[in-house]
Amino acid sequence: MTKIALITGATSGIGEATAYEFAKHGIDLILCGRRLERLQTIQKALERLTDVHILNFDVRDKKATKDAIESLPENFKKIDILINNAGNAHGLDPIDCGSLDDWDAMMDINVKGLLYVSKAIIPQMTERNSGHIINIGSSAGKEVYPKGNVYCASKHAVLAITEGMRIDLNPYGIKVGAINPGLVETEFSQVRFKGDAIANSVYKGFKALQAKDIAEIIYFVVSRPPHVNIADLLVFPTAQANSVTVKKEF
Ligand code: NDP
Ligand code: 8X3
Repeated sequence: MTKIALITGATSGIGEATAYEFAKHGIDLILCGRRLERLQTIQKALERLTDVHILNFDVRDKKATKDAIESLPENFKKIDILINNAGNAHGLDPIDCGSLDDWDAMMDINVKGLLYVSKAIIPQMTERNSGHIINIGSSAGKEVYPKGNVYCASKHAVLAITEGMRIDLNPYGIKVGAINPGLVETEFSQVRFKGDAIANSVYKGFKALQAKDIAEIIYFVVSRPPHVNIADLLVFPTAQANSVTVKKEF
């Protein structure tokens, strides 16, 4: 039977690439994000491969999140796979200089937004005793790097929530896991540095991971047999050894 996946943050980067990868394999899609035009463009591109429904909401808004998921038409209501991917870093500042608005954004989107989306979807998974939740964490969820403070905290929280979900949803046979990438060349740094030119230098001098690399791994994870749950994956580009050790060649 055709599976249905809901992907948050599907308008760019890892989420968009995952939508393309899943569509290629015939998984029906619910694509979420704030930029409606992008959702419509991706929907148009993928509809020839699979059924696609779009949901336009901000994961920071708990009512909008709940309403959007409740609004799903009957043929999209049964969500088999949830990819909690929406998120970003905002700023890269020492803790004494960080902006409260940046901190709010990271905690509200990366942590609370992930919880709001999960809260709206988990009951139908527990009711059916099946489902698969993948949270996109980060290498920043496994180690803290200079000036990463709150972003790293938000991704450490994603890992703690993932482990908690796996324990609490274990009686229902629901798979829960995290995929934790290192440096992936997406719009991530444009958002982190608010469009500043410094964003263009982040992926220079080495071959960073591409969104498609992570999308292929996500598809591998969701396509394992029912008794196999990949609980936690750390993925670096070959040039990266940890958050601060990157072999660059200019
Ligand atoms: P992008 O900036 O390309 O994508 C981020 C996605 O999140 C967009 O689709 C954006 O959609 C969505 N999003 C952001 N804020 C909100 C919001 N408030 N409500 C709803 N959707 C939102 O970055 P990536 O693809 O790189 O990031 C995806 C995930 O991967 C994030 O969780 C990030 O932390 C994680 N990650 C990224 C790494 C990297 O190096 N790039 C490495 C490790 C982890 P829209 O703006 O349309 O709402
Ligand atoms: C994104 C990777 O190293 O920029 O989570 O924090 S990093």
